Amino acid sequence: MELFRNHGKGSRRVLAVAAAGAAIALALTGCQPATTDGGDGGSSEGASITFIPKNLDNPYTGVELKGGEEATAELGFTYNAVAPLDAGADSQVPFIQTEVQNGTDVIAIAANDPNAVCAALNEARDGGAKVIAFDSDAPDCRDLFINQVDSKEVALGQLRQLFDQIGGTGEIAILSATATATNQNAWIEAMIQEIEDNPDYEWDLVATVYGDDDDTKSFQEAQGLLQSYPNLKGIISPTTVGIAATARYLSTSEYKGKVALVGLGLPPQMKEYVKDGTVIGFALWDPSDIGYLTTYAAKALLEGTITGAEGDVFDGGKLGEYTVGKDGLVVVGSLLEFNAENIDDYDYISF
Ligand code: RAM
Repeated sequence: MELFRNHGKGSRRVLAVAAAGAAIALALTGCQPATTDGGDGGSSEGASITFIPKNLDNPYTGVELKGGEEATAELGFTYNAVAPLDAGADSQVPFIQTEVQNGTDVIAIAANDPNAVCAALNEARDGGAKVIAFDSDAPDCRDLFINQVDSKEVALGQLRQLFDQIGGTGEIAILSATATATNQNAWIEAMIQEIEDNPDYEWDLVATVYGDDDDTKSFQEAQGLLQSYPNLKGIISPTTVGIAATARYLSTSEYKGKVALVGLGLPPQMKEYVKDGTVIGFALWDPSDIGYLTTYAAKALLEGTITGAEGDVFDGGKLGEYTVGKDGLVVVGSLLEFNAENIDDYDYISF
């Protein structure tokens, strides 16, 4: 499947800062800006949307973008997706800058580091573009955040799955994505808070390590955890890359079936580890819904039917109607839990 193709720039906005250059671009392409009044109360016809996920080398990204492509086709938008190879803190910045130069109407981003991307995103907004964060927030420089599932629900679901498997005592560790990822950090913060508050959870959280959403690094971090903490009872990996790499390590190690592994995984990637008994249960959502809803939210922002204020309501296409919550937050759905009984039902969450 070809995920990252550039479908060209069908529509452009004239940026105040580069009016002359943009005018030449418009003349060359013969295109008109999709929104002639800066996006408020305008039309979304032929709008351009570019998705900038965390990194290319991640099957999760492919599923998210499938939904984005589906919705852009429904709405007649021009779709584009670009991303760095790695999920490093500032690796997305040049990609955002290119979109600013291109006058893209909507930038949808899963932020690798909210601090690193903000200046470039704000430049895009100053030029009239709409910015939507999806998957991983950049709270100070976007119009909306399309969050897969309420962050606390994600955190508590993983803890409950761990508790069901190992009870409430013993050494546990977290194997995360990057140290700067807003989504993983929000989940980890909520998990740590819950461990403190919930008397059932008497675990000793001995380490939090980062595989950077890189398969090899995640595998090595999993191996390192077991070497450093031979009494570990459980690992929580709130990243699809991390949990798949950790499962692969455990599956051929002496720890298979002895160390519990929970977290957030893609069913097609995790299936073999559920079937061979390495993993009992894990969780996620359908990532394609995030890309899909992001695109419908983009339409509403461009047309000015919403501004990102609390209480704004917009049409989410096949997903139904959505209301914007506090701080521009939109929650797509609920946590799905997978185990040996139901994993075959989720083949559709494929990449
Ligand atoms: C990884 C990425 C992504 C996250 C999922 C659960 O693929 O870090 O941002 O939402 O895991």
